Amino acid sequence: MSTLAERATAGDVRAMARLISMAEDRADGIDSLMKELYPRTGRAWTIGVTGSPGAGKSTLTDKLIGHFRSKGSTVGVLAVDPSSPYTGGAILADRLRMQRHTDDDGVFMRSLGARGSLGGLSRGTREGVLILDACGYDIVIIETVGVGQSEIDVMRVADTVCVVLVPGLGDDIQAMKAGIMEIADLFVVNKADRPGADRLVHEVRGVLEFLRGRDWVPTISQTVAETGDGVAELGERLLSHREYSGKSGAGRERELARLKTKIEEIMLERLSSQVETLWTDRREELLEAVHERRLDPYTVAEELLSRA
Ligand SMILES: Nc1nc2c(ncn2[C@@H]2O[C@H](COP(=O)(O)OP(=O)(O)OP(=O)(O)O)[C@@H](O)[C@H]2O)c(=O)[nH]1
Ligand SMILES: [Mg+2]
Repeated sequence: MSTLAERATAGDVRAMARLISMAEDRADGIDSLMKELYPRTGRAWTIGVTGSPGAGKSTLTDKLIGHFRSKGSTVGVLAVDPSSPYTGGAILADRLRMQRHTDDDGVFMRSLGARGSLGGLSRGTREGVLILDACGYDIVIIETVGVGQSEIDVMRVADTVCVVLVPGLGDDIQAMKAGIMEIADLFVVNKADRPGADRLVHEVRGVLEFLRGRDWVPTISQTVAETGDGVAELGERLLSHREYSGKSGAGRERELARLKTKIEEIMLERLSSQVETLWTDRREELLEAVHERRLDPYTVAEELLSRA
C-alpha cells in the first residue's frame, strides 16, 4: 500500500483527513488510493442524520457519539455543510457542539463542504465513508441538512437513515409527504421539551399508517438532544434497524443499488473526460460544417462517438 493509505489505516488521523480532502477535491491519485482502501471496507455501519436546519442534528449526533462510545464502538462523523453561504457559522457551531469528543481517539470528526455536488451531498461523502470504514471506525454518522434531494442522497450512502423533526415548524408533515417518508428508516421528534411534540408524533404516526404491512415500518423516537433524554432508546432503535437490514437482506439490496450508482458514476466521469479528446484536431472543421448546415450536431456526435 502507499504510505498515505498505510498511515491512515494504522490510525493516523492526519492521514485520514488528508485522504478525505483529496476525495473532496478529486485530487490526482485519489482513485488508486481508493482502490487500495476498498478491500478493507465493508465493516462500518453508516447512519444518516438529516432534517431541517436547526432541528438539533449536531446536538443529537454529539449525544449519539457518547452513546455508541459507551458501548465500545468507535465513531466517525462527516458533517456535510449546507451550501448556503448564510449558514457559514454553522460549521464552527458544529465543531463546538461536538468539541467534548475531540480528545477521544475513538472519534473522528470532519466537515465537508457541499460544493461541487449535484444533490445536497458533497462530493467526496461516499469516499469519506469508505475511508473511515477502511480505517476501522465501527460507525460512521453523516449529518446533512434536509433540503430535498439531499435526503435521497443520504439514503444512497447510509445503511440507516434517521430523519429529525421538531415541533412547531408546521411544514414537517408537508415535507414528509414530499418524499422524506420514503427514505426514513426512523423518525426522531427532537426538542421534545417544546410544546407540540406529542401532536407531531401523532401526525407522523398517521402518515406512517400508509406503510402498514411493510417489513420495516419506521419507529418514532422522542428526544431532547440537549439533555440526552431519549438518546439511549434511539440508539437501541437504530441498532434494531441495522439488525433488520442484516437479517432481511434489505441492507444487501441497498448496498448493491449503491454500488451500481457508484460504478456508473465512475464510468460517466471517465466517459465525460474522454469526450474532449474525441474531437482530435477536427473540432474547428466540424463546428464550421455544422454552422454552415453542411452537417448537423447529431451526425457529428454519432460520428465522434463511433471512434470512442
Ligand atoms: N429546546 C431544545 N433545544 C435544542 C434541542 N436540541 C438542540 N437544541 C438547540 O437547537 C439549536 C440547533 O441545534 P443544532 O444541533 O446546531 O441543530 P442542527 O440541526 O445541527 O443545525 P444545522 O446543522 O445548522 O442545520 C441549538 O441552539 C441547540 O442547543 C432540544 O432537544 N431541545
Ligand atoms: Mg448541525
